[in-house]
Amino acid sequence: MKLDAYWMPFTANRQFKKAPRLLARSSGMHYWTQDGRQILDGVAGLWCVNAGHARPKIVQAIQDQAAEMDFAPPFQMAHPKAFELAEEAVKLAPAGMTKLFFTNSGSESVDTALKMALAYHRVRGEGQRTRLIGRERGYHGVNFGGISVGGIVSNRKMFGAMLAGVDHIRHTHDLSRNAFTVGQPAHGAELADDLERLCALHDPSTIAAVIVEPIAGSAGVFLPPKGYLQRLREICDKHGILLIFDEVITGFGRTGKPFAAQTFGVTPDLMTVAKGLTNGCVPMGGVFAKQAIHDTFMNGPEHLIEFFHGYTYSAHPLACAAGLGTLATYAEEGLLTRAATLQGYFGEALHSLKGLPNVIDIRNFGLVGGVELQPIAGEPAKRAFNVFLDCFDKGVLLRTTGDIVALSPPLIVERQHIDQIVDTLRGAIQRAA
Ligand code: PXG
Ligand code: PLP
Repeated sequence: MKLDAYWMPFTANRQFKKAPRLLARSSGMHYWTQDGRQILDGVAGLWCVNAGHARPKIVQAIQDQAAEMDFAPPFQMAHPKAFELAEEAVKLAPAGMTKLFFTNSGSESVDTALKMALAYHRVRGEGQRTRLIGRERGYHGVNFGGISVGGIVSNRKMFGAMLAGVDHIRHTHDLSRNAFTVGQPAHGAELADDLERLCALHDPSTIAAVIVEPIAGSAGVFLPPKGYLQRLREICDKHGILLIFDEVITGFGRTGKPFAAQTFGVTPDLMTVAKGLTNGCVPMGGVFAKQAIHDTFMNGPEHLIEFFHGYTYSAHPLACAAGLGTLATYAEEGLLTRAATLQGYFGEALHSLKGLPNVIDIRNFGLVGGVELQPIAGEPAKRAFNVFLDCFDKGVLLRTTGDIVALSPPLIVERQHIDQIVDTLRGAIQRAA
């Protein structure tokens, strides 16, 4: 097979093409490589296949939809499954988040939410609120809005000035105080007060929205210190700033409830999702909005478009069918609360890696885990990447970012899978010493 033409995303292309890792088939907790090796999926594909692979209801729904109707224009037209999926999804959302706008990815969801926030303020006569606030080490996808509020340097530095008027609060990663904490760290709620610093600098009347991941996933699994999200909510309320939770990873059961907003008891104004919405089977994302935000747009003449935004593939019929099959599977199998049941076992298994060479932190919440390794001097990211390659060789798929190994198994994971993942990781960390 020729590997030349495909320019791979977020990949070391030349290295990959010298020793390709090709997946050919998937079912349940497993992938099979092109040469027939079984690989245990420790990361739900890429944090998205929450119900596991090749689930019958989802497969059937996609096949039936492809035969029945391929595409329906989403602007000034619609199809029934778009409404059905939105109705089912808002039933899972935090109380009051009653509206859902469809996109095709997490990145599109983020840019949609940022635009919604700006337009919302403008519609209600506060058009001077143009600033958007993100957080250092945040990941909000790769579009211009998302990298502007995002805080991962390598995702930003090549791409010019990005959006104007964006600022960032400090990140919450603090190994000196919180290393090896089981669950939410005790220290750091006061880091939310950094938002007050930006309010003092810019004046709150210029700030439209703050966006954070309840648990930062992509940059390396950073958990919210106890009380931190509550404090952010209070400061936003005090100053009339919208709070956006980016739940692209934390949504759909990863933390033990449908959404991290519910797990942590803090309701945002807008909430971005993707990934688990369709179990990763067909690309789809969405933005949940509070009723009052939606209603603010619903004035003016009824024949006019209220929000000049949307994608050709918003609410694509195949994605809606996949989403309905996915939510039905989650409900039938109780998957959206399964992480709460398993997090004790998962956390203990992970923390058993403490004391291994170069392990400088272990973090866990729900079915999310992070193991941070001491970088090889002068060669950042290499040790963790070697661990990743070794695990793949031994039949377990994980994910790394910098020198952090991330784990997020499908929510159907069983104890023996957790044991296999952690034992394989243990061996790989020892060999990488
Ligand atoms: N927001 C968050 C919080 C995400 O985790 C996105 C937005 C963007 O979604 P799309 O569908 O446009 O990729 C994400 C995506 C990793 C990794 O290595 C994580 C993501 C994407 C790529 C890699 O952890 N999350
Ligand atoms: N570029 C051009 C020339 C287009 O016509 C369109 C959509 O009609 C787009 C970009 C946006 O594509 P999408 O709606 O799939 O995001």
